[in-house]
Amino acid sequence: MANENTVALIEKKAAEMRRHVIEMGYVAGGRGAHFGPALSSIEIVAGLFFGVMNHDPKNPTMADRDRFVQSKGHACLSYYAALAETGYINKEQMYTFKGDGSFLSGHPSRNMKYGIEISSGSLGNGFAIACGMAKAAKIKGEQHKVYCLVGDGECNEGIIWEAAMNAAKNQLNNIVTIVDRNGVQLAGKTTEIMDVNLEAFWKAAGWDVLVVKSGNDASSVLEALEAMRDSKSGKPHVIIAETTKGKGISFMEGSLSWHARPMEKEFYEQAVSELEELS
Ligand SMILES: Cc1ncc(C[n+]2csc(CCOP(=O)(O)OP(=O)(O)O)c2C)c(N)n1
Repeated sequence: MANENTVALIEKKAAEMRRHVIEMGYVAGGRGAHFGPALSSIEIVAGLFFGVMNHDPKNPTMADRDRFVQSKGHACLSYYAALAETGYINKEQMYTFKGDGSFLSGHPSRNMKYGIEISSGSLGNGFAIACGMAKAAKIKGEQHKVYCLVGDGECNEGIIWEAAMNAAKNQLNNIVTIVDRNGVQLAGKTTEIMDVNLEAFWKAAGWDVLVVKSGNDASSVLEALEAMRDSKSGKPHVIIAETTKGKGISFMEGSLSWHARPMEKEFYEQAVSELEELS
């Protein structure tokens, strides 16, 4: 069972992070933002930053820190919201999202001063880099873990499977990948675009697979993350988390049109009032 206090903390931080996602996405104005992909991944990212990762916002380059790679880089708002809630960045910086000259661009751009480990956004690349980071840690005898967030649509990319097979061959038991299975990608439902059995694919690639049926439930997510972090199977680990795209905002849930778009004032006001009702 996951620790109650940690679950409560993750829930509290997840609520704050949803609010940050809406605020940042709104300030991006006509440039738009990926709301749905960020909101589905909130409990996963909060579970990592507030539940399982060894990290220190005051020392972003700490040698033995666990690494986080957001391979589904378009969902950067959940990452930036975590950086703001942990203190890697401040609220003023948060509100520069997508602004001219801001380091908080529409996809993560490596910036170790603020806890951004790698640049990502070209789907699949982040995952391959994460596998490389795990392999480097093995070679150097370092004990930290690498946590990598990928999308279910992203699992259509060939590079995912090349890297996954290589990670299994190299027995990279120091990587935990989380697939945010929200079922909707850029141009349709994941099952319509490429209907694959993800559990079977990851297993065939040689990974330890755990499916979480409620990937937006802090307790279930934390329990899974802890189990994979502590697993002694000797294999690389993947958690397939069933989530809801746009989770938390009624008109965004399961919606294709809220994958990415600008947010007009009336939608902003409705989103804020829905989040306030929940708090
Ligand atoms: C190599 C590559 N091809 C296409 C895109 C455009 N693209 C951005 S998001 C997206 C859909 C991703 O879907 P999924 O992995 O399911 O993530 P979700 O948005 O549902 O969180 C695509 C195709 C990209 N970023 N990189």
